[in-house]
Amino acid sequence: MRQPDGAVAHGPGLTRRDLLAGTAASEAIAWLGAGLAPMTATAAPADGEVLTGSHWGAFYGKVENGRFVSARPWEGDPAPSHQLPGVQDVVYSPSRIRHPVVRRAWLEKGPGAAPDSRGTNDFVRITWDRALDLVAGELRRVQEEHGPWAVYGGSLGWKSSGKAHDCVAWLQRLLNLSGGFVGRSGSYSTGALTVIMPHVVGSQDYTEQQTPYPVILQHSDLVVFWGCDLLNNDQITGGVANHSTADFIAALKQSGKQVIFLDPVRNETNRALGGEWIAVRPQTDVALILGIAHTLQAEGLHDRRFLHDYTVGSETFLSYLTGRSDGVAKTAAWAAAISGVPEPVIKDLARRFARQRTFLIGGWAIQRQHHGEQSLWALVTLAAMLGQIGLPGGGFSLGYHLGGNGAPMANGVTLGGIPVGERPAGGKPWPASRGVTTIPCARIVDMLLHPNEEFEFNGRRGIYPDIRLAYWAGGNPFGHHQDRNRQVRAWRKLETFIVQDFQWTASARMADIVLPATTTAERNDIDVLGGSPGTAIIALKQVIAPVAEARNDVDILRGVAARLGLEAVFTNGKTEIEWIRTLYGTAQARGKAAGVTLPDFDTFWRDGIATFGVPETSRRFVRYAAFREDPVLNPLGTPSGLIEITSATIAKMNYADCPPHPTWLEPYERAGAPGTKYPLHVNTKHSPWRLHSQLNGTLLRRSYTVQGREPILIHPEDAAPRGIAEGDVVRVFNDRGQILAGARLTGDVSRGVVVIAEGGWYDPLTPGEPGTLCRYGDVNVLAADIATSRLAQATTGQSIVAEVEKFTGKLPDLKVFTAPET
Ligand SMILES: Nc1nc2c(c(=O)[nH]1)N[C@H]1C(S)=C(S)[C@@H](COP(=O)(O)OP(=O)(O)OC[C@H]3O[C@@H](n4cnc5c(=O)[nH]c(N)nc54)[C@H](O)[C@@H]3O)O[C@H]1N2
Ligand SMILES: Nc1nc2c(c(=O)[nH]1)N[C@H]1C(S)=C(S)[C@@H](COP(=O)(O)OP(=O)(O)OC[C@H]3O[C@@H](n4cnc5c(=O)[nH]c(N)nc54)[C@H](O)[C@@H]3O)O[C@H]1N2
Ligand SMILES: [Mo]
Repeated sequence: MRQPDGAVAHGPGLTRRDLLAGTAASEAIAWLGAGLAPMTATAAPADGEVLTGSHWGAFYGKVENGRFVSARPWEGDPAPSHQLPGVQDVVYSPSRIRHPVVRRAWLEKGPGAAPDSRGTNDFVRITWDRALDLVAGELRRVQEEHGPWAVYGGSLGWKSSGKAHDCVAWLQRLLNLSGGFVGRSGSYSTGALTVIMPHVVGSQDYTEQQTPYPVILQHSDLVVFWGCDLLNNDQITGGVANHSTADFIAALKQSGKQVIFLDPVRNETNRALGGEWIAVRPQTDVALILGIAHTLQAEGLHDRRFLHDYTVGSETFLSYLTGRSDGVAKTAAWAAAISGVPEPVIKDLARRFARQRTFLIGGWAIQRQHHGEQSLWALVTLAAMLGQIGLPGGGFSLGYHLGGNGAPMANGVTLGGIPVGERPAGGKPWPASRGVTTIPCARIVDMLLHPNEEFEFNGRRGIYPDIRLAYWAGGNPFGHHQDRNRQVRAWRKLETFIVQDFQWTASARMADIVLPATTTAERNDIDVLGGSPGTAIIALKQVIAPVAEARNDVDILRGVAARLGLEAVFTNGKTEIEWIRTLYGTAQARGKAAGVTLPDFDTFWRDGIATFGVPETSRRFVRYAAFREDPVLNPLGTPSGLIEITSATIAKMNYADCPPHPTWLEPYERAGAPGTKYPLHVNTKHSPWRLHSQLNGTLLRRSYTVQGREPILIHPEDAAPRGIAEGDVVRVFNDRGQILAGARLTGDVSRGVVVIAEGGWYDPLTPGEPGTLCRYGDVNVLAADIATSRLAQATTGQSIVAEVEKFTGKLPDLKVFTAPET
């Protein structure tokens, strides 16, 4: 690792901006050395505008007197996100983490001390040197006393754009090199999808090019958004968003095509696009699909030929559908009673779907529910019965709303990532009795509560490891995980919880050691614009020097590595700009192989962006056309090579909660179902004002909160009998917990359904105490921590019932949007 030389070495005549603009700068920028001042902190930021990027899109960061004062959308963005101002505001937010701190009891009495004082905000400020000593010492202690199976490094989350400062990868690299860790598989996004789809169509499907917008616009007669809020959810992309769907939605509106939304909520896309809204009761899509399928079958509208040639197991499924196998015919009337969609409407849907070219666009909320595997499997089965899979404008897609895989794929190439390294060759062996090396991510609390116990996943059996230390960077587990009170209790099992973030999230407040990280604005980076491979590679240039004592994640971890004698192997001897160059180099090499020439690095870095063309062939692409053309030559990746409507593989697993073909199974709770205690369904759709919990700590809150609380959308006819008026603060509760929220009355939600977006910051009235009231409105206080099934073990954050009442007590002040005192 080179020594940081800082601006001083270049003399006062050169500004940092000058340095960054030229190649000389490339060599000059170095990582922050342990205990040394970083170059970025000592350089005087120049005033002006810098092109950089974020999950919300590319923008120019404007600098005045060394402060990042505003974000102006990049001129190439067709639909800049209204969330962009938050990207600037978050940098100076009152909830910014400014210094390293340690929980007092941990510092004074050691790891594991007074675990119920976690979350009480009793922190002591310490120096960086001390903080890095503590982290390194604790990592060494746990590795030596217990072993790598006691370290949880499955840290997961949306972090920030930028491949060089990928904090999750850097953390994994350090944890690997220092002995190893327990990781995670899957995601909260698509936990059920990624496990069920390979059984059904032989791949995850959504990650690849979908039948693109131009083909839909040309060939589809009817476009169905099935629990999909394209316009809202395309505000954000894993890399830097290019908002590719905006033009599609506009063109679809113009085209006058039939559009149907099947959703308990009239969502953002529905409101912008118009079209029909058919309100389906939450968690009943499988029943609705079966009712449509039954009508197709009863009226002879299903494509027998397609089922015969391209699928396996349709007979078994049809015998379930007609009730031959279980005595219950899944008729439209049967489906109407469950889904609330009237019988004639269900029959009409079947006929309309069959009569014309129909494209079914599924979102992911329908798989973030109990038995979420079934809804996607049923949707694919419905598309197969319609027989339009592989035809232009027909079939299904599950990849339209995030990652932009409905946009025609550019002639681009992907960027490499930071290598996560490996456990040392001579390290501790990992006996099977110590547990698995990865857990399905949403089972983290189960793992903490049930060490050394068995669990099942996708036909396999594993043992939960016995975790002592968890280290998080780039995610907010006390935002994204379900059943907050159970989680608070489970966390007491940890001896040490380390969090790196730039915001005082609930997770940071629950930590023993809190390390302040930089934002993208405070460092140089590189990423892809749009989905993958995306339409361009973009340079994310540093806008300002790090705020307060914040350090880049890689520099923090490098400091730990140095104390463990791993610095050289950790950094690979590369500086920031050298890593950026290396990542760009991987794209150049991949481009070369694919016949795409990228500009040399210095030209790219000077211009800030390297754009790819979109070839005509990807505008005309039809997903599954090759399979349809010749299923023998172009088989799917399933055991049969065909679409598996019944799966022999899943049958062998013998899971009652995931039968071998799409099946209606009652979820553990559902508003309106017999035996369910609470009357209202809580829909936790993703917020139009945030990316999960990100930007909750910013000025954006002013535009959506009600008396400072997270909004709850409620139907006027559900509000009136409860005496709730627009703007009232309400208490939302069930057996798992209670939160405050602010009432917004609207007919855009169905009766019996309320919406509280996921990602509101957890603000407990009595921190550390399970069951306490959340003052702000974190909906995951109410959610259950139950897996979709033993197949995918995925989150069910959309399966919630609760009751709402007007809050009449004294309104508690919010605590979570300012930093705790230290
Ligand atoms: N009930 C319910 N729960 C849900 C969902 C739902 O629909 N319903 N959705 C789920 C889904 S799909 C997802 S993907 C998850 C999302 O869960 P997360 O990805 O954990 O949510 P974020 O709020 O994006 O958390 C990212 C955190 O990383 C921090 N961060 C950003 N950049 C950096 C960086 O460079 N360095 C460091 N050290 N930190 C950084 C941010 O400040 C923020 O605290 O939530 C899930 N939870
Ligand atoms: N603005 C914004 N955009 C985002 C994110 C964000 O936090 N904010 N997060 C990003 C991430 S990580 C992900 S994974 C994706 C999430 O993408 P999705 O999981 O698809 O998004 P959600 O917003 O949870 O829900 C989409 C739609 O499903 C509907 N829905 C909910 N329950 C049901 C049901 O039972 N049946 C039917 N038919 N519909 C239902 C909701 O009302 C909503 O209109 O979005 C991404 N985009
Ligand atoms: Mo997600």
